Amino acid sequence: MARTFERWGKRFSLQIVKGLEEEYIKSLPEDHILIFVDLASGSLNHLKNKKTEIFIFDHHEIAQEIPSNVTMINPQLWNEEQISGAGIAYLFARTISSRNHDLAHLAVIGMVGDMMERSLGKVYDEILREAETIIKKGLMLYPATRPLDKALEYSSNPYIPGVSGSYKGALEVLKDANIQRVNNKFKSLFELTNEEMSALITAVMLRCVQQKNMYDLIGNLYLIKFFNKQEDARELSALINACSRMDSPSVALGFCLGNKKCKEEAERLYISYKQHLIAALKFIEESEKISGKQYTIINARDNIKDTIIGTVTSIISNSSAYETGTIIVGLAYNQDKIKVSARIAGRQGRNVREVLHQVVVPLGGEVGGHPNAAGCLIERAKESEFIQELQKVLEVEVVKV
Ligand SMILES: [Mn+2]
Repeated sequence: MARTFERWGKRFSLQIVKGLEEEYIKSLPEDHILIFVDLASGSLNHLKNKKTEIFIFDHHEIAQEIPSNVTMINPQLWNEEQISGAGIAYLFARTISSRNHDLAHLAVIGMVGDMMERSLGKVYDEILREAETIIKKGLMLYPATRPLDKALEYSSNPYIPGVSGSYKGALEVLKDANIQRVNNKFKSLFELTNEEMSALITAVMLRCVQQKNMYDLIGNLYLIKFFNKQEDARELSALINACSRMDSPSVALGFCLGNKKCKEEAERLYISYKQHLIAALKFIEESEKISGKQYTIINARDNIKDTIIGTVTSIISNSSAYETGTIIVGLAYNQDKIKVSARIAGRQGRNVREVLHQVVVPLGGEVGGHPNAAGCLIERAKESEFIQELQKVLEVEVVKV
């Protein structure tokens, strides 16, 4: 969007926000056009009071009636193919000028970032073509451009027991798959023959039979050109995500716009983010938890960043450490608030959004998310009250019909 307005010769200012709270919407100017990208479809009741024209480019659920000052560009209205926020932004850019076709790779990064690749339709077929994407079916390990011994050793998503974090384990998988070094170097995932790919998938799957997301291990790999190099779109998406999680979304923006300084800074932040994740997982392993029948509450307080707690609860909900159906709730401080993230192990069982909703609404808060992954923000003053109420709701036996 920024590049599009710049090329179009429009003056604009830009902010990247974690969410749209009522107070923030109130603070926005009314003497300019307001444009929201990848959010705001759930805030229409607050936006209708703004005395200015508003455009929303989004793909999230439209929660209220669209007010007359709002123009909504959202695939939910035409209800065909799911498209990520980056995809919608690209479709707009392409409409404004054919010169913006060179931004298609950003739409591909958004597509893998939002995990849309299981439900692609003709819009994405076109975007993938315009980005000159190279697609290959295989193991969902990234980066697909890195020598396999290293890619396997450093894999965290997917987590491969006995391999992730172990160079010896990585070499064993490669040996099982009969993949050898060529000129003293292992091939990257992208360079494998179909036969080698199948053998590697089998070897990895055998180590993941206990994992709850075993079938997520296979999918498409997407290679796009970025900074004049073929890169794994999933890796770029992870790097952009890491910048925001490390409180530097502007670095991610500069990176997307092709700024070399931002690229260096983004790579540094990405390494630091991965270290934070590992430290957070270690903290959870060693810390005391509140556990009951089919639930675990982890109160990380200041020990895990609020921007990371959601990712960490997701990772452990996919691990074999928790029985399918276990509800995992993570809490992390965010100044005077607490960020709460709830997940369900194995993605089967109670609706965690409903569970959080029951607890949070009486305390004054709003829950966002899905039945198997939800979150909210509560006042820090309500910490113990929240945990008590949460335990009460979690202790209630769910009668299966
Ligand atoms: Mn989105």
